[in-house]
Amino acid sequence: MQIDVFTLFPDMFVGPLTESIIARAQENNLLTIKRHNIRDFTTDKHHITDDTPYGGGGGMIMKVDPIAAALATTLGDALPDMPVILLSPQGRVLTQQVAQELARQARLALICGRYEGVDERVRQLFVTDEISIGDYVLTGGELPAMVLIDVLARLIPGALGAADAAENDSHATGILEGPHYTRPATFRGLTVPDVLTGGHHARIQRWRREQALRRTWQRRPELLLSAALDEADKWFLMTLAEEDAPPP
Ligand code: 4HQ
Repeated sequence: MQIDVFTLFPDMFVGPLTESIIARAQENNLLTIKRHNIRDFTTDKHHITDDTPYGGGGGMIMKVDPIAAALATTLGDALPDMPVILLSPQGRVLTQQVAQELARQARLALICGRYEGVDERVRQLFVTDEISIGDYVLTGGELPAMVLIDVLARLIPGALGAADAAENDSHATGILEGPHYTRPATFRGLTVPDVLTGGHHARIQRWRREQALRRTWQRRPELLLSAALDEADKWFLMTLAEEDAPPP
């Protein structure tokens, strides 16, 4: 997968994308991230990338022409038929399902806005999809772009390593994960549940599934409405509903 990022602050991307799994994905040529500074595509003496809004009011708007030049110069012939994603609170909210859909693409362009946002003609001319990482307001689209890249990177086949494959993720399965333990067996009087040290694989599997269902029922009961549940899951949830109600 190749991701072209258009931003006024390309340096923001260095730390998060040069460590751990995303670094390894790039080293192994599973992922290529190209950062482009929109300011490099200005043609005026002062390299201006924003201007005041028509109609008045506060704030600054990112100009369309530097963004248009950046996209045309960098993407060239690929531009008409590749996804161009604007990170914005007005976009569809990023979920694991949206991520799985975007992960099918071989190439993506991400546009990061600053200030009050981008001139509407950026949307009209170039943007094919608009993504929000959640209902809160950030200072720019850079952190959302990094969140999206992180989510996509671990869905690339081979990026994670077999042990923690993405199929079993919380949210890929539609329910939350239950508790996990590692050594020591006792810490400050708190012990590891006996079932996990008993060596009975089928019992461990069932226990983990039930713990995951219990946690989902307690914390995110609405997820159970669309989760893939078998008969054993439904019976277990019936017993749970009797012993403790979910929070309001
Ligand atoms: N912003 N999800 C405003 C966001 C945001 C979000 C990005 C702030 C764009 C202009 N982006 N700028 N939430 O809050 O994606």
